[in-house]
Amino acid sequence: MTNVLFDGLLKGTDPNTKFAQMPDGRVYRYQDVFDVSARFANVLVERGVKPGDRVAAQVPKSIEAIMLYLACVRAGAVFLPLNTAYTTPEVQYFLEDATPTLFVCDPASQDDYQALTDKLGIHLDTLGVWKNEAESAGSLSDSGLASSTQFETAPTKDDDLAAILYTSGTTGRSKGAMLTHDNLLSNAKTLKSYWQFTDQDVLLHALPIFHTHGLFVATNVVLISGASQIFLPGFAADTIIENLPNSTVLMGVPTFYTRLLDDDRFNKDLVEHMRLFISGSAPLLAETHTQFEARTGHRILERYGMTETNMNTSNPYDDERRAGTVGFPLPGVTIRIVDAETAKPLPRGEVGMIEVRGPNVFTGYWQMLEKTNEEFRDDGFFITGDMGLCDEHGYIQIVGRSKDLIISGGYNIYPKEVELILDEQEGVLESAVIGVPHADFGEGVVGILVPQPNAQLDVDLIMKNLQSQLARFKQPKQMIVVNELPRNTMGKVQKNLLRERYAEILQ
Ligand code: MCA
Ligand code: AMP
Repeated sequence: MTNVLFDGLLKGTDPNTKFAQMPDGRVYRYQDVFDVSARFANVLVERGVKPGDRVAAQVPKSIEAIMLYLACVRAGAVFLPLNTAYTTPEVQYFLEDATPTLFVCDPASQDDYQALTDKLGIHLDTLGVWKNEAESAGSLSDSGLASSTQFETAPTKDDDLAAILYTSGTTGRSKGAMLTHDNLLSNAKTLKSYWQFTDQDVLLHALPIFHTHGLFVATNVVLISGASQIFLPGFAADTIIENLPNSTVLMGVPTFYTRLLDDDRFNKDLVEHMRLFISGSAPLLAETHTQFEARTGHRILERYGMTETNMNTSNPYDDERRAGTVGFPLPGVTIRIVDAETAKPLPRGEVGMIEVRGPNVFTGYWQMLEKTNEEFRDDGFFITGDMGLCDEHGYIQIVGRSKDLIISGGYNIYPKEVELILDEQEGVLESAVIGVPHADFGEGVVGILVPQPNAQLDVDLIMKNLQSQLARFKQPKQMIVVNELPRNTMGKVQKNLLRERYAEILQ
């Protein structure tokens, strides 16, 4: 028996091929991928991790973090990556909910987590950025160095879990999307062929690796293609510009592209060697698409996905890439646009709920059966919460969301989570959190506060209090104090009116 995901991604790969080029000149080959993932898998087993156990990780971006993901896959464990911006209280929720056997954190955060993991009975290891053999990159790395490069990879079935990725929810409580070996493998295969990846490709990797985009779309597609990547710690226009001449593909959120367009050095000559620019995670403005083509001669390929579904649609590789659309359903994926209430399919051109079914779609939310049932139709379609239409040429357009969600620079923020914390602040009667246009991040978070009668709100203190409770990207960029919130006759806060009223506030 094979390990569906590991063997599916790596079987037959030439171990001598380059896997990653680091900014400091270090090179990882596919042989290192086999060796280091085996070493880490041995450590997982030593720590008592068994097939089906969760391994949570909040670690800085590094190739070793990718090896930890592959080690989990090889050990039959379930990888649970966490945003490095999450604060200790945010992480506590995930550890309590997912009950991992092992939590791996940044060596710099060990003191913040030791008492918590001791209390929860979770083993704690650390993993930092590996520099050289003389400097420790954390306890997992040290133990890995002392372990064998041989590991008997655990056999798995298509529907065994490979990962749980948490996505915030409209109730303020995050939900763990359970992704199987086949969910991830089938999507990697489809994307490789749809985007025509080969072992000649060099991906410029500047995304974080705790989300679907940087982890599964970018890394799995590189692995299954036997391609290589230039592996950057994050997005910085300077390093992107420096490395573009040696790359063939860039994957990014729209902010990557607007920031590059703001830089005069970004021009046709620089991207001569590039084959493809891909955008996703948030809407790409048609204006950015047009400017990009005028500047570089390339048309950005926009695609659409979700944590729960991996990638659903993509603009075509060879045919026309249409600005303002997310293209066609990927092979094997069925998309339908329905009336949100009745689930009746709508005619072409009409706006409705986007629903999706296919091998890419997750199996449900971790220990939330009711929530899972609410978000699936009886015939297996997943209700995305995105509103869209299918145009006369079959291209899908996303026109809005039925879920109360803000997407800022490609990160999702559910207003309810922020509102619950704002409502607890001294002197606050109630609050509303909205997303308004932001030139750099697409949308930016604004908090609107209503004080209790006769209370004087200390907005600076409230902002300070948020710092220890909420990741920085979720914190409002601006806070406004008002006497009351606009409500409809049902008593529901009219966020559309607030978004109109404050549309210019972050410009
Ligand atoms: C950083 N800040 C942000 C964001 N990023 N605030 C709001 N939204 C953000 N996205 C904060 C910083 O903490 C800082 O706060 C201030 O804003 C300015 O930060 P800056 O240095 O300019 O930001 P950066 O470090 O350059 O990061 C911007 C970024 C990054 C490169 C766009 O956010 C990023 O890599 N985003 C990609 C997210 C992603 O991969 N999403 C995929 C999700 P201060 O200065 O006050 O401390 S997966 C997904 O959505 C689905 C499946 C899909 O379809 O792909
Ligand atoms: P996440 O929960 O982080 O996986 O984010 C998924 C959401 O991002 C989707 O439900 C969409 O609302 C949004 N999204 C992803 N790609 C695109 C895109 N190309 N255009 C518009 N929205 C997108």
